[in-house]
Amino acid sequence: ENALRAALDDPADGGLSLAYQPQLDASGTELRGLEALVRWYHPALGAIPPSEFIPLAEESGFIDRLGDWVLRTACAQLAAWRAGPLGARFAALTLAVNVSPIEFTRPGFVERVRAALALLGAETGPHGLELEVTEGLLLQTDDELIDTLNQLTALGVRLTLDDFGTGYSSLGYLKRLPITQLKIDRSFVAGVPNDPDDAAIVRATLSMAHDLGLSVVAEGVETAAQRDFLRRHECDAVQGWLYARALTPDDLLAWLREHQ
Ligand code: G
Ligand code: G
Ligand code: MN
Ligand code: NA
Repeated sequence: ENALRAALDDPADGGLSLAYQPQLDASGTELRGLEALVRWYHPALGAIPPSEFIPLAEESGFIDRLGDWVLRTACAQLAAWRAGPLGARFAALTLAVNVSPIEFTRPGFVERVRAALALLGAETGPHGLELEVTEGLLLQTDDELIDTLNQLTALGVRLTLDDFGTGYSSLGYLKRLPITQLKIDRSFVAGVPNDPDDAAIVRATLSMAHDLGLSVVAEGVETAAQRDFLRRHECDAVQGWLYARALTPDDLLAWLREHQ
């Protein structure tokens, strides 16, 4: 906790960085967007996975500082890419940033998003910013949260429900909240096409989402058989090691030069 607090005082020196994982269109050929994923390599403790330090930051009350750093860094990076030599390739890309449910309820969250959008040179759409939220958010649904989500939507920010199907909430929120996209959890993607239960869940998710006017991203795509199944069932976008891992900014540029 102390090490993380110290890292936030000087993120680059403290070993915090962001990796960017490509998201491709349904055909798996066109780059459509990037998901920013935080990394922490502590000088003495080594690599610490986000599954360890995100909960720590949530419990210790500085998740909004960490989240704000992630959001600003990702937006500044995309702005730099858009202004750089391959700028045209980045112009229409979406940028997905994970946000902890706790951040949404902190005072000033919408203002912090607005400030991050200013780094992208656009305070309303189409800037491409998407926020990925988990079903944990929906356990605290009240008028204030809905108001926050509507304010974000008014800024042109799109909301994706991450890890879909792994949480505890009811489907009613899909009707009540301004969510525009679902992300099928990789635990379901892992089983297709052979596990009949996983295949049924993925097909049903795609069908329901499309009937509700939502788009769908599948994560954790590792095999051609998974890719073919998702394509056959009209999944809108794919992400996974079959295409690319989460990459450092330099490696992402190299990947783009090689693949696109
Ligand atoms: O690929 P990876 O091991 O980075 O991701 C592990 C988990 O950590 C995922 O569930 C992902 O959503 C979460 N995560 C990664 N980066 C961030 C971040 O910047 N903020 C939050 N809140 N969660 C993140
Ligand atoms: O929960 P969230 O979806 O935000 O987290 C993304 C996580 O999934 C990151 O930890 C990322 O490194 C990991 N990931 C991305 N692609 C793949 C994949 O194809 N297979 C597996 N097993 N993990 C992946
Ligand atoms: Mn995510
Ligand atoms: Na996920």
